[in-house]
Amino acid sequence: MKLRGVRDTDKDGVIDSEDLCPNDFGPGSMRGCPDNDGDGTPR
Ligand SMILES: [Ca+2]
Ligand SMILES: [Ca+2]
Repeated sequence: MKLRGVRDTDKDGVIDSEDLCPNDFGPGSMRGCPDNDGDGTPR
């Protein structure tokens, strides 16, 4: 699925303006940040 008119640098589906980690792939539930330690919060 291609987004138009918005930038999504890491292609995780969270647009850069809403992505707390615009260069790291992460789920939308994590605001686009990867969950490195599995505790459900970014970082
Ligand atoms: Ca993104
Ligand atoms: Ca991201």
